[in-house]
Amino acid sequence: MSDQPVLFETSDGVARLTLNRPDKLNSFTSPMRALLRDAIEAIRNDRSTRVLLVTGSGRGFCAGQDLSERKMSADTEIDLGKTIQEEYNPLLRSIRALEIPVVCAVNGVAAGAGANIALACDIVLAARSASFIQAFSRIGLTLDCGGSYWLPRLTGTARAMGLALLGDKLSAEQAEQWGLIWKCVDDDKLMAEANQLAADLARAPTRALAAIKRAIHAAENNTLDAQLDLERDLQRSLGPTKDYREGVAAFLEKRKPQFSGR
Ligand code: T3D
Repeated sequence: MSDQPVLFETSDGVARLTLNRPDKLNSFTSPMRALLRDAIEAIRNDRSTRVLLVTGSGRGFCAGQDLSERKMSADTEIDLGKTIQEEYNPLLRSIRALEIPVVCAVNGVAAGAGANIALACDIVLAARSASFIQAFSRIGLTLDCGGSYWLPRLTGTARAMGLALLGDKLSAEQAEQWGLIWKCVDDDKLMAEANQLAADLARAPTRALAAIKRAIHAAENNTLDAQLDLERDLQRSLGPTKDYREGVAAFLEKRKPQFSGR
């Protein structure tokens, strides 16, 4: 396997990003964040890419920030806000803003920034042996990478507080039961199921999926009135698409639709 810390390949409309520092549980270094940024930019500009699948190599998904990059002497002054401002936040925003579905296959432990980047994805599958750890409080930090946003929305305040204050390990099964992720899958089935899901989404009406993502994200802060208006506008934008025409024609002709993503 390549020694690049992030692997990036595209085939049949599916872009695959694999975090690839298995010896260090794929913990994030600055070069990895740069590679991810460039790959996501390439995906954004490639209209033939209709789904992104993110996973990790080895036994972990991602153990968050590589703490060996943060080794410091007593008199070191460190500005963690700078990395967050310049690297993590743009990464999170670029994932959320992608107008294609983002599937995450959490193959092992996801800790700190690794957990929260997984939770930023649209559909999260996790191997039964995987776990999620809000590891920040264990090292004297607070949540980042959107953790303080996703956790209370996904699990409610009580569970978000428990997870974040205690930094305990949450099993994939519990994460599924709490609504933090879409599905927990047997380890040996994870990649097959994630690949099938990605292939199905790559054949789906991409612009409709983008509109669905936008509506669901907007609902996190909208009033009902604003949401009804947004639904009207998004539906209006889909009326002229080839895929809507194809969907209706296929239904009436009792055949499977062939969506082109246009
Ligand atoms: O700094 C900023 O820019 C601010 C932003 C921060 C974002 C964050 O993500 S803060 C949170 C950082 N992450 C952590 O605190 C998690 C640290 N890791 C762990 O607690 C444990 O490794 C795990 C619970 C995730 C897994 O435990 P275990 O027992 O399965 O594995 P291990 O033996 O601890 O780790 C295996 C190897 O990976 C080991 O290396 P070695 O000794 O075999 O050479 C370990 O040091 C390395 N590793 C794991 N996590 C990290 C790491 N190396 C560097 N940084 C890591 N985060």
